[in-house]
Amino acid sequence: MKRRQFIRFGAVVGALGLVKPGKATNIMAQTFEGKANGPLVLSTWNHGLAANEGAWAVLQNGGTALDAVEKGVMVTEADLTNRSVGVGGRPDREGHVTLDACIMSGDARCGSVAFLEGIAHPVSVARAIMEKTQHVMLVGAGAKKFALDYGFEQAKMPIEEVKKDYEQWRKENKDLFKKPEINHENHDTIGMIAMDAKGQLAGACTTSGWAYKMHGRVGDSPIIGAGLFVDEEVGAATATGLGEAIVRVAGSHSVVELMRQGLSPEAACKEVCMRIIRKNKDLTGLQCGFIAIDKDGNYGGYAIYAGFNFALRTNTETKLIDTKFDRNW
Ligand code: SD4
Repeated sequence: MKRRQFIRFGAVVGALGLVKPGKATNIMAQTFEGKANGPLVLSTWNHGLAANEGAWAVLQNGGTALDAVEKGVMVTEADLTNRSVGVGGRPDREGHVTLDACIMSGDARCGSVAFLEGIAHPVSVARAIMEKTQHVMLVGAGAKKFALDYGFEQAKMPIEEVKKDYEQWRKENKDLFKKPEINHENHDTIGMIAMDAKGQLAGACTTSGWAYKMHGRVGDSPIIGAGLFVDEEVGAATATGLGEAIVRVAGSHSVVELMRQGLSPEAACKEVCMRIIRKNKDLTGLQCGFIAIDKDGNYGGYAIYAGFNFALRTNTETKLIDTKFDRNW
């Protein structure tokens, strides 16, 4: 996220009295492992603060983690100032905003949608796929038809401001086949994981993906096991960053499996980041970040590069936490 955008977001959040802008996000990493007693919600990046409030409205009334994560990330999907999620997202190289999302509960039920156009809340489509079909994943035109059949809200994308940016980008980038530039300021997917009062776990992840990606490209976010994984026997994890690198190590599933072997959430997230580092010779701009909770309420996160943060909400706390990282930009 650009500093400018962050400040704007910070002002909004600050005005809502949720957090002191700038305070939790200096570049000095903190050791952040914590434990919550009772329900908790964790989500990626500072837009997670507002999303967590959406989730918390469900959890504090005794709602389920599954309802909470859906309602939570819907806040971000509806935020027109967010350029990486939902209606305000940036398009691919051909001007199409294509959305990816998934949702999963601790009992291994999951739903996912990818390469979806023109629907305001892809996470809810993912949930309907989980609950109303025998499938896990629908993509593209089939997913759109499903969403329309079920009456999901449509939305026009890209929005005007984003369209202007795209037209400018097209002027400056005539060769649509050139290797897309990795833009570390454009990795603002929301991944959310939560535990409810009964100890049930769930997660959701939603994104418009890598800005100006190739038409048809799908990242990690809707891939169960890559962008999100939840197992009530162990815990939950979600990812943000360069999707291709996350898919290659089955990122979120790996985090959960490492927790199963006894690693703490932060240590598990770190090990998967180190695995990505070991497997990629060129780490230029290759940011990936993970957050995780275990079934006892311990939580943590880790990123390859400095600058990743996550939002935490518990009965007693609302805060933005900078994760530890392996390297500076
Ligand atoms: C993707 N992982 O499509 C997503 C992008 C992202 O924050 O995380 N943005 O590769």
